[in-house]
Amino acid sequence: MSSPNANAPNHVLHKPYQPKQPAREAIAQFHEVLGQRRSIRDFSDRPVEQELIEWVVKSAATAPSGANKQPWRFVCVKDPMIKRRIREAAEIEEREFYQRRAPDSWKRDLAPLGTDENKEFLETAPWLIIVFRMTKTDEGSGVYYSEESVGIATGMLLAAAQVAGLATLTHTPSPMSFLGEVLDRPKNERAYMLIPIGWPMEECQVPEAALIKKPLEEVMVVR
Ligand code: IYR
Repeated sequence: MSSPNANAPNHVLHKPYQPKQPAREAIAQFHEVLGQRRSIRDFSDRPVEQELIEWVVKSAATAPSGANKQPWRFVCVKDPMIKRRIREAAEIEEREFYQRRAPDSWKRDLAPLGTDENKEFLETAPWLIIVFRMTKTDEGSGVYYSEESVGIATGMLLAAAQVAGLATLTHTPSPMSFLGEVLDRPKNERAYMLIPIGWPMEECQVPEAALIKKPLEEVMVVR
């Protein structure tokens, strides 16, 4: 059967990716890699070469997006002065959160993670990738499903880092508008996620509770 899009204007032949192993082995291997990803808060100060960060961003930027508008920008910070300014501003918001804004129920939910307002990782991680969502293109035209598109790209960024053995954290200081100011971003970019990335510290500990993922039966419905 020929593709319904065969000979449609502006179409080219797709060459599907073919895994070297049978599909079942290929996906089981990918699951093995993703299944070992953890949110890491203790980073080694060992540097990460820029080339690796470029690969991670290039991988994220392969994500699908509404009308292929690619409404994302990945600001990669290695400058210690800028990292310090980000830490200082984030800790101001986080102090507010932990001391006043967070309802008790939220704080109870966070207790097993052992988090607090101290965000040392914002300086120790060799890189901070700040994902910005564009509300308009740089030329001022519309974007579509930008929340979904940037969410997908961010997930792919985390997966790409994991493939390289790099540790990440999805950090969401709230509100995060300070990031646009510190990083001098234009009006059409909204801070979406702050991702410290680097090698995990040796003997780094992670919360036991976070290891437990819901079983397949609970997350999958077949009809
Ligand atoms: N942004 C705060 C609080 C926090 C919120 C959630 I939801 C988490 O999963 C973890 C932390 C912080 O980063 O400490």
